[in-house]
Amino acid sequence: ESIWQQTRIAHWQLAGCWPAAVLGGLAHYADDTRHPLKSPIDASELGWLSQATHAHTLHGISLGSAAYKEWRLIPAAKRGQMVATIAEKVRERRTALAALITLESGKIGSEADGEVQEWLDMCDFAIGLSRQLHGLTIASERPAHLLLEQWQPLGVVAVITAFNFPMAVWAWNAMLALVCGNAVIWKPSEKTPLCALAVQQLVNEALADCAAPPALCQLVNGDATTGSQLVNDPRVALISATGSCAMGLAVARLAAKRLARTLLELGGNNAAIVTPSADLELASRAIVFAAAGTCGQRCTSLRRLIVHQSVLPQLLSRLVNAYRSLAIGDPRQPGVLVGPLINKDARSRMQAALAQAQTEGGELLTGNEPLPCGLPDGAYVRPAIMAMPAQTGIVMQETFAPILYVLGYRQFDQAIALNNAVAQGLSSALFSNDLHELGQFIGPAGSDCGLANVNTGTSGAEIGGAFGGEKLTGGGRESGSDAWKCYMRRTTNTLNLGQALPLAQGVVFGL
Ligand code: UN1
Repeated sequence: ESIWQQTRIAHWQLAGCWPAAVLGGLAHYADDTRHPLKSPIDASELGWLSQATHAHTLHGISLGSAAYKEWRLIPAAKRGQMVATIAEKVRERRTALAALITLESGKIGSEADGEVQEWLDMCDFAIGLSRQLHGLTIASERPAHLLLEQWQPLGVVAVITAFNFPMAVWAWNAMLALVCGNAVIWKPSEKTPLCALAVQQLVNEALADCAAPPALCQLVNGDATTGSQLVNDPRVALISATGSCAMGLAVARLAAKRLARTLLELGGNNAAIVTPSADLELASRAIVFAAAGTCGQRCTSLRRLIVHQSVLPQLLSRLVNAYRSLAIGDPRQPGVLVGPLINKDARSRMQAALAQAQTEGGELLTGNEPLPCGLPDGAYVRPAIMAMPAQTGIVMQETFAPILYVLGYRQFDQAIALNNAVAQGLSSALFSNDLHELGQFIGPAGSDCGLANVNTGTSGAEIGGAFGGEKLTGGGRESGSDAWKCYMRRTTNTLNLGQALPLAQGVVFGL
């Protein structure tokens, strides 16, 4: 049997044997419904899944709170060793995990393997971090006093993720949350629950091997109602949510009612600026990967291209040629670069956006033509390039599909203004060999996005940097740098090591 058949059967069984073997801490969490699961590759049925009920989720949060109370007392370096055990199991099963990502999300093999690599990278990062959760000592203004700043575990962390990175985005959150001493409850996308089940199975094994509390990491398969329940529950200390701006706004509104902590990583409407000094060969390769790769379904996907008028014709002819040669099809086939959209609704939204762009004066340069026959029954599309007369209404929106809107510019300031004119602020890129442009782009008057890249595309960030963006993207930062601080609470301790009681600011309070 091929790895594909094995994966399909294994995960059908995994879904079929729901819930006892899979859910660990959530052993009885299933309603009576059976939600059919379909692969975006060929619409074939992969199995069925039940969803957690309100009572199940409530119980899961109780178990998570109890697990956190134990786990927070385990030294951080030992918590890191548990993450190392997770990493070992990921390495053993990386081929099957990647195959499952492809089967359920439709991304090509190399990108699916890259996603598993991203999880492993996060493990390495978190393991190292487990010995570096550094606080500070601060000089006190008073004699014989010392100020300490410490980082403490936070509590139960709810992680809400999207279909397009069905493992890595959970890993960004969970690997950090665990070394920081927290418990995790995960609500994955309804579109990719099998990936979540496989992850949970693997993590359950690691928790058991390390004699860690079994409910430290839990999974609740549910919909927006389950998500709201997690946000509303006062025992959930942090809600980390990745997905659309609309979802993030709903989470933020609910969380505000109890001033709950959130970490939001939402939509992007990412642009690249190409200036006259750019290496057009390098720029085109980067643009095609960023705009058409993952079928345009990354939050970092390139959606707007802002090109100096003097290089616009050359760049467009390169891009149109490259787009015409893109191999589109079954993502399991070698050589295929663009798999399907997640479902037919996504394809309808792409077609509606293209139609609207045309009514707003857009000219379709490539894409949207009929696809070669022989494709399986998934939502396959030809990535599109649409020349726009201006940044019209449709260009200001994020359509989660491979549409690249192209705009011309004359002055560099104008290009930066166009980059910054949208509501989202996730990723951006500049293609230029001019130092002044570069300095402006990455400086205070440059790109207003969380990610501002130079001579590389908007997508495909490494885990070592802080990942996230501004404005409607939500402001959160995940994965590398000091994002771990979001998963801990800071305590400032004033220690009086003397025998007198001097008051701060020289206050005298004579008794
Ligand atoms: C996402 O699409 O939500 O930078 C995350 C990238 C990936 C992560 C994307 N490392 O494209």
